[in-house]
Amino acid sequence: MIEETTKNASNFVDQVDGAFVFIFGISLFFLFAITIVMVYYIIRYRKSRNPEATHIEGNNTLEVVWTVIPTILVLLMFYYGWSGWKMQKDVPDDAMPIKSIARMWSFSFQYENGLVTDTLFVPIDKAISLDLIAQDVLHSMYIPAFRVKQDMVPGKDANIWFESGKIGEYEIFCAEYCGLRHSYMKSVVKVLPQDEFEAWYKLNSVAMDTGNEEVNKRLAGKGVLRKYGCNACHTADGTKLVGPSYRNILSNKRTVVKDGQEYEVEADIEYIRRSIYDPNYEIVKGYDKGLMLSYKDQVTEEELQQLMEYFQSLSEN
Ligand code: HEC
Ligand SMILES: [Cu+2]
Repeated sequence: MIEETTKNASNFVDQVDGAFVFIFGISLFFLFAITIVMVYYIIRYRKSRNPEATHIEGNNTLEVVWTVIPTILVLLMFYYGWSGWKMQKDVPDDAMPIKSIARMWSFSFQYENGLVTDTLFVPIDKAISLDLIAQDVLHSMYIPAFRVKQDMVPGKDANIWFESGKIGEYEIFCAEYCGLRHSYMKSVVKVLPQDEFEAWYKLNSVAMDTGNEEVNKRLAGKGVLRKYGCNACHTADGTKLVGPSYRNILSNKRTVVKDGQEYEVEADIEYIRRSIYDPNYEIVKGYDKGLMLSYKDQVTEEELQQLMEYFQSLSEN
């Protein structure tokens, strides 16, 4: 793996850093050049040394010089910026597509075989195309180590790609303020060796086999919550976040509000299904409407059963 250490976290690092250093260098040069000349003139032409101001009529050579040089510099900055941007927009045809979904307040990643995860796993030295989908409000996919960042606008498909040359773990952030728990909206991209990635990909499912049917289901239920990012708003330990905790969810009656009417409901499978498929039908008292979106086309009936099993285990003691 020695040769890998000389390679970059992504194929854009050189380009973006190059453009940055170029622009920063020029800015730094002029900051000093202008400041030094300015201070010199203040001292050299102060009133005691130069009591009478000189009237200057203009200088064509100077005008041309300070128009042409900055124009060239600015065009060079544009060229570096633009060529790097173009490289990021030209997704290679053989890139591996991964659907990247942002919602309040989590990312999830869906692979071609249907596998969904909350962490992005990618193989090294392979072009990866992230197809970006925002489900509710504006988000922005930002992977600083890869030098990629792209706004995610609901209803507007976008795309970024990268090819990582360095095994490791890199942070993913949401870079567009998207509400209450925006700052918690982060994830990780794990770059794996090709064979490790293949093995992980084939494994294909969050299901772990413990040999005990009931425990399997509970673990699966937990996996469902992770897969859909439910834990951005809910906890299992009784802490209130944006939504109620799952703790004792099945053993307590709860007060809900519908059209201004309050009433009590039993949290049975019907209620849980409705809470997930049609969250705004009735609202748990004390919580806000419109925050939880429907998961109707996402959470399957089987996953719902797994959730029930897991909720059961949280309501037993
Ligand atoms: C953006 C925040 C958010 C996300 C993400 C979210 N929920 Fe909710 N959830 C809420 C809020 C707010 C409420 C309370 C208001 C209501 O009743 O709709 C709620 C209510 C619920 C309830 C009823 C709770 C009770 O005690 O009666 C269940 C069950 C539930 N959510 C399950 C889920 C599941 C499962 C997921 C993931 C598939 C999920 N939620 C994702 C915000 C969220
Ligand atoms: Cu966000």
